[in-house]
Amino acid sequence: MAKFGSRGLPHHAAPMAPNLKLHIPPRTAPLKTKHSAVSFRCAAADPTSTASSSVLQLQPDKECFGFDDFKQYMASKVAAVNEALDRALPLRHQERLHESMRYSLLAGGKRVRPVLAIAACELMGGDEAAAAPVACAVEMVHAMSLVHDDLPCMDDDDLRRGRPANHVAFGISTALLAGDALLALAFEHVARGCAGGVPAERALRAVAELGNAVGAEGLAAGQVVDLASEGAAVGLATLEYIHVHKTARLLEAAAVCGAIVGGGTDEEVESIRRYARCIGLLFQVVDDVLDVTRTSEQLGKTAGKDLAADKATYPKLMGIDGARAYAAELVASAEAELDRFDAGRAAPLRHLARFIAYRQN
Ligand code: GRG
Repeated sequence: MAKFGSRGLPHHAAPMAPNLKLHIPPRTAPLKTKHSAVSFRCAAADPTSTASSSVLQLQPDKECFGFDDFKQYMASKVAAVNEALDRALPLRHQERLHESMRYSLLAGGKRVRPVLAIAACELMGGDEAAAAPVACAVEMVHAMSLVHDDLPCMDDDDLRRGRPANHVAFGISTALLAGDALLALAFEHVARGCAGGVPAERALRAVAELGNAVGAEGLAAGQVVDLASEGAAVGLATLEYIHVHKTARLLEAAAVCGAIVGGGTDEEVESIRRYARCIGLLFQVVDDVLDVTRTSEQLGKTAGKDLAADKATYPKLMGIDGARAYAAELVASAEAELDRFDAGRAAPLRHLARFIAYRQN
């Protein structure tokens, strides 16, 4: 298992062929929040102790561009992403495999990761077209991870986005292969999609970033530790390791890939990485709170599953109020990373952080 850093982060150094001159800075920078989750030891409380459905009890403010503008921004980006994904994966031979892939890729979802990639690219001066290949690719990886996560050998869940999980609809073998094919398509899509539009050096860096996020130092590592932790007494350090890898890492890669193809400097890309790590972890803290405060119908997936399985969650280890305070801290830390950028251009990312904090499903 990877050595844990001070906050459960691995001591990371991306292995790389010596003649490949890509600059991929090590991901050793810790999350900077006033309290770390690890040192933030609230007494465990009843995670169901509040009926409120909003994780943070704040109202989105009107600064930069207003919340209505953000809703419009989000809606137009989500529409563009949905069209691009549909084009990227037409129904063709082998039909059943493609149906299964399309079933999970085009089944709705909030599209947070691709919008994050587009917003980060635009912040650096790039446009939506430059961001499109990496935006689609991160959603393909995300869809793959959901298909695999729902399998009986993993989280064993029958419901996803309000519909039968992929393996329920198509069978376990097809679901497994559809996930594998989505993962392969993600990398093919970046390579093909960037050709001609994005400098090759940026595309290569994005591929390396995405590969690192998915593999043995990313999602797969988080999942393996999560599975190994079943039935064990899990503390905050391990919980954070799991979520930094399983959840936050892909959101981080989405924003970082967007910033890279948009032409950000190394310092700018690293600011965006720190921003995205905070919102990635925030995403999971919110997910844990919603799991105990919303119904399966409201979530479109099985609610209360973690509680029923006696799994470690932020509400369980910190109490609901502790988890909410940590969420608020993560939003603030994420937003602080945006202060170096032009306020108007950074507004979508600022609002995305709040969107994640206030989401209801
Ligand atoms: C096969 C290389 C390889 C890795 C897969 C299965 C697995 C390893 C990892 C599981 C990763 C996982 C499913 C993490 C949960 C992340 C999460 C909070 C998902 C929910 O994301 P939303 O709310 O979903 O954005 P929508 O439906 O809106 O897209």
